[in-house]
Amino acid sequence: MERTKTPVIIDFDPGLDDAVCFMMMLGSGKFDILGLCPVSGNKGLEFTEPNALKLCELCGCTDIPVLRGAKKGMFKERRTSGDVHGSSGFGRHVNLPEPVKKAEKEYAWDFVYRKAKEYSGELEILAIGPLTNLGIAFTKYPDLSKHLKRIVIMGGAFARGNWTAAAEYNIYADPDAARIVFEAGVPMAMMGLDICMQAVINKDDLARLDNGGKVSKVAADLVRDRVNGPDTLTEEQRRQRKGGILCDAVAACYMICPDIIETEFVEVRVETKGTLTEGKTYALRPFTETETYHPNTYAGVSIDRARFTDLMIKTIANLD
Ligand SMILES: [Ca+2]
Repeated sequence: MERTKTPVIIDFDPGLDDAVCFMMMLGSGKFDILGLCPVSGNKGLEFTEPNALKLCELCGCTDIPVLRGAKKGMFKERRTSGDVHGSSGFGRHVNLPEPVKKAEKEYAWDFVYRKAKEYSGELEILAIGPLTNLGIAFTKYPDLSKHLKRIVIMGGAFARGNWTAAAEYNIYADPDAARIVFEAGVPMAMMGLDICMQAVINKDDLARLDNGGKVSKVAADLVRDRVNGPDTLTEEQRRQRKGGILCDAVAACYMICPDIIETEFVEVRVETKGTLTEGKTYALRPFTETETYHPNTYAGVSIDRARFTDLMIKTIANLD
């Protein structure tokens, strides 16, 4: 029997934009979300795991298992990002109740391998945090790559980084894991900062979310500070502000409606050792290197902003 929904596992570090990404994926109705794999990222696992459970309860999908993820990078100490996503990971306007649902005992990497085999080559992974869980999975199960259909990530930057001048946070947090994932031989898609910086959510988009039902209103509260900017802005700065970005939501957009996004097919390599460039992602194009060029990644280049925000608002509204 032909499947009508794409089987997918979401690996993430919720995280306010992770939460919006998850809502879009669920609300799209296009996916059979087999499990959620939290990982230590912007906040530590002690936040990202309960946040994943809270999201399931908010969205009425407590049947989706939440697995046990990695507490730190594969070979490095953990690199969280402080309070970039607020003290809880969901910003300062969202306070979801403590979850009743519990995480599974099974580890994320064992679950990914088990499901990849069960779905015999059809499983896709959407990874929007540091790639530690997947790096461990490929290391523990060397044949995993032949059982996966595709990995779509939010991470990396060909131009400027956001954690260092060179590196985007998700890759910088665990560059060794990122390198393992990009070299695993699975078809990849990468929504990096180069495209995510174009996907601005503005005040009109925020107003549309505010006018929605229960889940849309939570989404509005998640994105509010990104759109309005910090309290330190002057009235004039606030008036002129175009809005804010929501990186992980771009990866959901690519999964749900890829024609909103233009990509280029390149080979991506990850710098794991540079003194200034650790965690940098490099795009190799034909003739940029003397060695053989092996394109493996559809990297986001440009996005139709209006269609993207419309998709975000409509898919989330389906959960209200
Ligand atoms: Ca994330």
